[in-house]
Amino acid sequence: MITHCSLRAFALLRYKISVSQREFVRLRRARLRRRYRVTYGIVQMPMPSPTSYTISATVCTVAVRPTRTYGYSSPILGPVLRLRRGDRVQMIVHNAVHFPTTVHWHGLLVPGHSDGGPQQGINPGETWRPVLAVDQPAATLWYHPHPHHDTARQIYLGLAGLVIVDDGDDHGLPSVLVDPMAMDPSVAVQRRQFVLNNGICEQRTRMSEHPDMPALIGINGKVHDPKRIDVETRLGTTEIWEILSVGMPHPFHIHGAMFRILSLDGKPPPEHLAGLKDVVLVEDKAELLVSFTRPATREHPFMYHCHILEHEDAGMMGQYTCA
Ligand SMILES: [Cu+2]
Repeated sequence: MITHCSLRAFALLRYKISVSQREFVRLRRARLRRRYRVTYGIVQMPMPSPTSYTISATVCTVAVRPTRTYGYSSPILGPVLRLRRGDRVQMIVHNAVHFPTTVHWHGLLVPGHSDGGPQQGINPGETWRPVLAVDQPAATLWYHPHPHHDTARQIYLGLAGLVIVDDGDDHGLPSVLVDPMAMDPSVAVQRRQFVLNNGICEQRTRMSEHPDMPALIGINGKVHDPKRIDVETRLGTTEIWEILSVGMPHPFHIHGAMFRILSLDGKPPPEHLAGLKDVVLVEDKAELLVSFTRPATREHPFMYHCHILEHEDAGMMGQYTCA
């Protein structure tokens, strides 16, 4: 039975463990040996195991140590940006932190030069002023930093916020929640394959299938290179992108384009994944019907990448133009 709980006791226990690990282990062994109740100042553990537990929801006071956080105009996270379809919104993004950052509008359909990818770094003290022309169906999106090699750290420390796009068509619940339009894969002008590989252990498992695949984190055997354009698409066209995850599932995200899932692991997607998407979790294989409706130049290309932040930081990312 848990007889006493306080953060002070937790802290005391941690202190005891850290200063006297050997003593703690000795006590634990003695407890097991003699099968009697031992109190460490936190948990009184009956032996043998009981058939019931009693726990009490408790109000505690937490004295949190001052902790470094990041945020957009706030100590942590940022304001919700509410945008309406048809709006043109002047964004003023000031970098008041002491390292380069970028701000990517995840899921917002804007041209490459407003997208905030890794190539659009904002140095400390600088201000970036993209104009966002909002033209897409109602959506729940977010914004976050996208600097190569430093995205995970910046987001985990608090740089992220929500974007809500209203399209004037979203008042009240419709009678049918899921009624996606039919897809027509025959309109696709090209089929491309992307193999997401996150390293040595995955390479071992698929070595027999892909003997020539190098041991690195990347897409199609290549680690991200900011100077390399991996794919060139044409504005106004639709393509089928086939995504393969090697070794573990990867959430695949495409900038500047929405897509529909044609198949997941060879089967049609379930209803809740049948609509417009900007990320898909690829367990094994996914086929996507991707529409390219926003331009992106070689100077400001769109990214596609695994959205496990550590994976993209390590180079599981590519870039494409749309002309
Ligand atoms: Cu990944």
